[in-house]
Amino acid sequence: MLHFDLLATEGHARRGRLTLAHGVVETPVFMPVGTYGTVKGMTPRDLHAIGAPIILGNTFHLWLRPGLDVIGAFGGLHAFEGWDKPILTDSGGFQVWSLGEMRKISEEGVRFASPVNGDKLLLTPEESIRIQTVLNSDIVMQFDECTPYWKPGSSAASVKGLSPQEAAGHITTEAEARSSMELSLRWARRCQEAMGRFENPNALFGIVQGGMFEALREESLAGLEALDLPGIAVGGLSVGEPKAEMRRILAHLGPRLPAHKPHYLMGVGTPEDLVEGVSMGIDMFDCVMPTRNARNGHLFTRYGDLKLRNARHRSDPGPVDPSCACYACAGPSGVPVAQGGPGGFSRAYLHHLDRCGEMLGPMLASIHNLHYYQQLTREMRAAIEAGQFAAWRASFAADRGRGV
Ligand code: PRF
Ligand code: ZN
Repeated sequence: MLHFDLLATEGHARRGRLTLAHGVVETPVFMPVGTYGTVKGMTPRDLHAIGAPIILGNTFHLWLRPGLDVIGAFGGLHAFEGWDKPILTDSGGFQVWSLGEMRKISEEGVRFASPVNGDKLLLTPEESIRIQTVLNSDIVMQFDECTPYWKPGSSAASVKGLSPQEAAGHITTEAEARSSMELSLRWARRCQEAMGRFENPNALFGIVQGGMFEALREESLAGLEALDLPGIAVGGLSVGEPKAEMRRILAHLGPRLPAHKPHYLMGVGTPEDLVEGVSMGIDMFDCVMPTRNARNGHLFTRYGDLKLRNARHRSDPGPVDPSCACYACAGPSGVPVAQGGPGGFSRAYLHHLDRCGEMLGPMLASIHNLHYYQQLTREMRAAIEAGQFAAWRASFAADRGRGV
């Protein structure tokens, strides 16, 4: 089940409300990533405290470990992981694709060796839907092929130093992107059929592919619109292409997405990417960046990014961000230091935890980063509602450039 209400718009930016089996999601929304059935370092209580209304899970990883027999016995992923709000599961397409040379793609699906125990496995659109049915996620993603920007075997790193002409030979051609996009479209149809066969009552989202080619993106979208699925995602971006390329595709595609359905940009991105995405009509985002960067001591704040490992924080008694209401910055009161609150943990303490490899370091950093991402989407929702998104966007850019 899924219901989407469009509450307000400003330009292409949208303020919406998504009603799902396990609850209501106000959009634009950022969804923390919980690949293995946990958002790394965050208890569900922490996630509730930062205001996360929906989290991700991954078909591929949960299929391998602990396996469907275990999660099935709990009646699905919600009870297994102790999270009672909505869950979106990715289909495994992107995760299998990320295995690189270790996989073989055919019409049927993707054959690969399990990275856990080497078993030979086959993931198909039908199997992906069967798994997601057992997981009972509120939003089910179609099984797709993420068209690569760099051809397999030519990672962005390994082609560094090539001339533009040489590099061009390593970038996916239009013909290659077309056959990949058409395969994803055929897989979308098979996923839709499988949803019916497995009597899955949840919402299946299609995924627009087509690489860096506007015409292919349009064809992909038209093919998905014919299936009339409850939501549309944009895949195949943020896969190593220059930012300007992602912007070009989004600027073309965003305004063409069906107005009465939710628009999900997969695996994106930085705070700036979220703001830009919203300005082009995106409603939903997910990314490992706030949690992964937190574990590396990279903190996002309203006033720019901060590297905890920098020696200048060694004895700094102030919080990461005095304007932040998160538990790490403001402590249990939730009143930011800038508003007279007593404060939470100092930069000096977080710097110390990081240097000692203490678990609490990444936990507090993850709370802060995810809180910042939730705060960012809260502000965008309020701004669009008030018809102030353009002005808000200018102050966002100015604040982020200020420095911490
Ligand atoms: N497809 C799927 N999941 C994804 C992507 C995709 O293209 C991306 C691309 N940024 C992230 N996650 N199924
Ligand atoms: Zn904070």
